Amino acid sequence: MSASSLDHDSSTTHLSYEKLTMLLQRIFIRHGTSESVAQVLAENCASAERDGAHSHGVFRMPGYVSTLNSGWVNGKAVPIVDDVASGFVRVDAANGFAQPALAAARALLVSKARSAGIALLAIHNSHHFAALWPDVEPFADEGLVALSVVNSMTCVVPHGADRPLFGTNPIAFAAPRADGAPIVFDLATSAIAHGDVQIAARKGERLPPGMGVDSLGQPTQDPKAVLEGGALLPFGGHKGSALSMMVELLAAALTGGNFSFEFNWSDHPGARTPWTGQLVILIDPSKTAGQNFAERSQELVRQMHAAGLRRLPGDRRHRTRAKSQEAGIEIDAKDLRLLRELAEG
Ligand code: NDP
Ligand code: PYC
Repeated sequence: MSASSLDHDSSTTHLSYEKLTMLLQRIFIRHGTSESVAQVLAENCASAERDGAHSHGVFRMPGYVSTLNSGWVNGKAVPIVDDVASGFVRVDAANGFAQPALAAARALLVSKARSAGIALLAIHNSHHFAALWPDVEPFADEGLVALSVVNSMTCVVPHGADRPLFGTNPIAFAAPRADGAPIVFDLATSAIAHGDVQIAARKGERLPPGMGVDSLGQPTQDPKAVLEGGALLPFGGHKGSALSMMVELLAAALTGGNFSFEFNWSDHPGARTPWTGQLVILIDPSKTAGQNFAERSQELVRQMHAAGLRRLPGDRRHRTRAKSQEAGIEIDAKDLRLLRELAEG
């Protein structure tokens, strides 16, 4: 099968990673980004689709387009990188996207982590509308441990509170291991990502219990009730709520970015991207206590498997990635038509 052919008897099509990336790049450029920003965002979004991270794959493209068209974000922003201290890099994303800001600071950050053993990247004045694992996984591929947090937009009720305040505030972690892909997890601190609520609403599906409340603060499994005046709950009650609070502190207060409740996009109809901040902590494990870290993390995985564990975080993504690499990235034919319209219209 050609990697870009439409499957005639089904409603899905398969595209190679390269073809999908090129199509997404055209969309970004068509709607006002620079070529370099388009490349970073297109690769990020295509990677998410390739790995089956659907809540942040091509589903996000209309949101990117409406945000760019609204003038809320600067698609041509040039990040300003500030070498603050031996283990500290700060980036003003200049009201642009967070990933190009990370790309601009990456080499400096890695060299600081390798010489000091640890380095911090604080990004502010930035928009993050994507999955977080693509920001950390490549560091672990290079033998580094990485942790990142980003805050989003008010839609989560802190545990024990009456109204939404926090964002969905994900935490992503990546660590190398000796035998296999790095250990990576990436999770929203809300009971469910906002993107998955939108997908459930679109498909007419109900949410599992305990995810959200309606506009009156009553528990609901109706995604539309959550989206239209309702809110989400943190995962794990007070524990997830504490982690979400930590993300607000690290991604916003520490970086100089906005808290999830601090920006007002009402003057920009169509704006979808949270204007917040992001923190990345990078550790060089070769500087730690003598033993080989990658061997130690492999031993942990070995013991987890011996204890009966069948699925590590990241296993599903890697399985989907392998399938996509073999057969092309499966995309709904309707979604592909929409992407082509966005690239042309
Ligand atoms: P999930 O709950 O789907 O998954 C969270 C993590 O747990 C993943 O690493 C996943 O691995 C792993 N996992 C899931 N189920 C199992 C299982 N049964 N056993 C072992 N591991 C498991 O993610 P969320 O819905 O919380 O988040 C989805 C995405 O949304 C994330 O990429 C996040 O970054 C993004 N997001 C982005 C925001 C932003 O502001 N930019 C805001 C909020 C969320 P695997 O991937 O292999 O399934
Ligand atoms: O899915 O919660 C989410 C989200 C917020 C911003 C980008 N994704």
